[in-house]
Amino acid sequence: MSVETTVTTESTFSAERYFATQPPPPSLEQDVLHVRQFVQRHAKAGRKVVLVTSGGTTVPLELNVVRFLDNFSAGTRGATSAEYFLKADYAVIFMHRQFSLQPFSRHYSHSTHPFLDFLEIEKVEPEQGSSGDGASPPYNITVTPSERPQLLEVLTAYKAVHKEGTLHTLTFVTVNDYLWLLRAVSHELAILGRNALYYLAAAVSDFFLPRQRMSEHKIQSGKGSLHIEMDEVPKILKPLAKEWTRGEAFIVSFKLETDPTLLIPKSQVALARYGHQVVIGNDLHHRKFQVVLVSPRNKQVDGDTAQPTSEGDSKYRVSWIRIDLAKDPKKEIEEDIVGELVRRHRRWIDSSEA
Ligand code: PAZ
Repeated sequence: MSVETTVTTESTFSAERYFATQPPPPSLEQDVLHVRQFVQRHAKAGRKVVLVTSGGTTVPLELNVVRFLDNFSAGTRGATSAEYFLKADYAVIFMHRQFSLQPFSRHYSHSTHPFLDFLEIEKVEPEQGSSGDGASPPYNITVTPSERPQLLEVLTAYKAVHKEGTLHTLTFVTVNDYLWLLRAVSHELAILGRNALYYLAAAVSDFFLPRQRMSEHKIQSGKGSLHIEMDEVPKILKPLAKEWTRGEAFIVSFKLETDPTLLIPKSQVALARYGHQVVIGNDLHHRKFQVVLVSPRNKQVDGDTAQPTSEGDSKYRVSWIRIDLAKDPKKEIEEDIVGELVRRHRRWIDSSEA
């Protein structure tokens, strides 16, 4: 079957029209209830809360979904960053694509570092004189010695987070699930005012097929090319920044490009259009070791350290974060990204108190 996909941008949904016409996911109410309890507990404890979104969204083509559009994101950025936010004493709502990488377990992904490969089976010889239970001899399962230091570190952090209850996980699959969840979670986070941070690293589809135009059953082949007309997903950053969070939360979005020359200008356009605090530009092939933070100049948040740069418009502050993986292969760029955002978020909170 040859597939030709036509994308037109004539039909744009406002956020309002989107939510009035596209149905919420069935688990929304239950999900919101759990988020509310989590946020209230941490608000009471005076802890900052970050919403980390992670992984790609799907766009189903049928109501009884057999086929869907997807994207490349594995959720590495989100899962890794969530760990660094936890280390910085944030409570984390980790809203991720089902089956994408998650904090802690990401170190043992089945494709890159399968857990079973470093477990060893040791047969335990029965003590002399003991008759055992007569069944098979007992075994101990141990961890390969070279893997123990890392496992100990990951497991210790994981157990501490569980004990303190600082990680709450939510899942989405479709772009529709994502939009409904984001709006609902933002309403819950509003009680935190400036103590809320949004770290929107999910790769969200720009286009979707409204439910009203989806085929009920599997699209049939045999009639030649397939033409699908998609609508633009509403730009929800604007209502998020202006209405849902009332301009108080510190909002960081990501911009992915494949042409690196577009990173800074497109990040500036996004800031001017949506009015939030930071856009992190990353290009597909360099995203693991180089990103650029673009933000409107704001002396209270930037401090005196923000020197004007020659890049971009003077209204914006542009700062690159780079790491050298040849020198330090274990370094994760998310450590530096999160470190910088935690400092800026602190100043954002302090600037309102001042
Ligand atoms: O999930 P991952 O680590 O493979 O990729 C991360 C990323 C490139 C999806 C993220 O850094 C990003 O840019 N998210 C926003 C993408 C966008 O909608 O422009």
